[in-house]
Amino acid sequence: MRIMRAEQFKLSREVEYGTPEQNESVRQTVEALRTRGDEALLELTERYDGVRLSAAQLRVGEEEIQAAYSRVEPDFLEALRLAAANIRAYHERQKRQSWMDVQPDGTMLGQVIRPLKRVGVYVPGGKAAYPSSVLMNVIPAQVAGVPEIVMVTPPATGGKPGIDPYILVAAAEAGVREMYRIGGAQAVAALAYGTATIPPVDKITGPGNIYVALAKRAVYGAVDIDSLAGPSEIAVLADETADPAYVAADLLSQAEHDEMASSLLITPSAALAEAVAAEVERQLPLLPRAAIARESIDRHGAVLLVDSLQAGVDVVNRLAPEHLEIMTADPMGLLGSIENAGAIFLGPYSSEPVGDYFAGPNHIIPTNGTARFSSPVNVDDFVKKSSLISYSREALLRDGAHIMTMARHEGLEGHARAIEARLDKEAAAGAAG
Ligand code: HSO
Ligand code: ZN
Repeated sequence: MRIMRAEQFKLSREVEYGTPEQNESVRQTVEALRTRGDEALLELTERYDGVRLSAAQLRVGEEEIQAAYSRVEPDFLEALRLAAANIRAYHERQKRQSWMDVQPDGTMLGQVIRPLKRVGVYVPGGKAAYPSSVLMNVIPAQVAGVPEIVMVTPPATGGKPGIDPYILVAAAEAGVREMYRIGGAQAVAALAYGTATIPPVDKITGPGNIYVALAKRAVYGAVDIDSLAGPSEIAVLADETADPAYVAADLLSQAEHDEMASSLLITPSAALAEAVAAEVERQLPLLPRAAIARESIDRHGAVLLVDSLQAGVDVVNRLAPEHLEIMTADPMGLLGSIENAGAIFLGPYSSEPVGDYFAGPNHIIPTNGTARFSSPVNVDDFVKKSSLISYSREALLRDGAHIMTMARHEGLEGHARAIEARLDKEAAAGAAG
């Protein structure tokens, strides 16, 4: 793993917008679904997933879900249930109340919070089909009170027909009752516009390949979507008190996700830099996914040397990493100066996988510097807010003239007269009474 001065490292990365061919293919798919519904969905499922289904076979049946339960190990189910309970408890704390505020003049202002009615969660097939991500997408929606949560996932996993039983069990445990065996851009378009078999949703969340990402962008506006996630990132800010073996293991834990993943150590300690680089070389070949981790570390990994921990904090704030681990003598002491980081892990026992699977916070976190302005998936992503205005007579008589002034300034006489009609009538009533 290379060691360099932080100033020499390029902090930002390119975003993927797909090739013109990929964009055109997605455009055609979305159009086909919009105009031909189920018929197009079944055709495209055969073309891209190699499975010929009837419309009646799209939905995953209760027996198949029960069969999946018999195929997963009891220790997996136990861990999944404990993780789900922690994730639920954490997201419960994010819930916000509707509010109404009655003022002395009798005016009432407020905000009503309501869950979205129907949400579609996309779960990819193949190497990135994580049961943990099913929990992280579904539970916040459930806690928000979304009554209809549907999951879609391709009908074959890694070339083999059938859906991964672990995914089915994770969805069922999280409380999903409606699941469809569809994937790719056609699944996204089906959720957005609906078909005879699949009612349309209000929002689509969940990761997927480039076609899924492009399809989500294409249907945005007709429905809401979550943000488009990039490859995983970890930045570790550490001083000489950190254990090099822990730091290296944590860097590798994200490097193994993806050749594009980025793992960085930021430290003022030259001794730690050398020790971690050596540990990475020792541990990396021992991983089953060594090839992926190797490419990720070589292309996107680095140890960045800084003059002080404060200088390290500045680098972190410019990076705005998805995950930040702080392994210093006093992690809490640095917390106040961290402005941009999606999830912050403090101290030697808060290894990133603790958050990936179990602690409770969401593991779907802004990547690629977007933690500057966005947040991990949370309950607010699954609600909408309505404003409430109930003005009193007294308040309108008091404020009417100001409202008319602003309306006339904007050249909107109709707005002014809507107010004036009330003021005139009240004035007449006042004069008569
Ligand atoms: N670290 C990933 C989430 C994940 N890890 C799922 C394991 N499974 C998010 O960047
Ligand atoms: Zn992970």
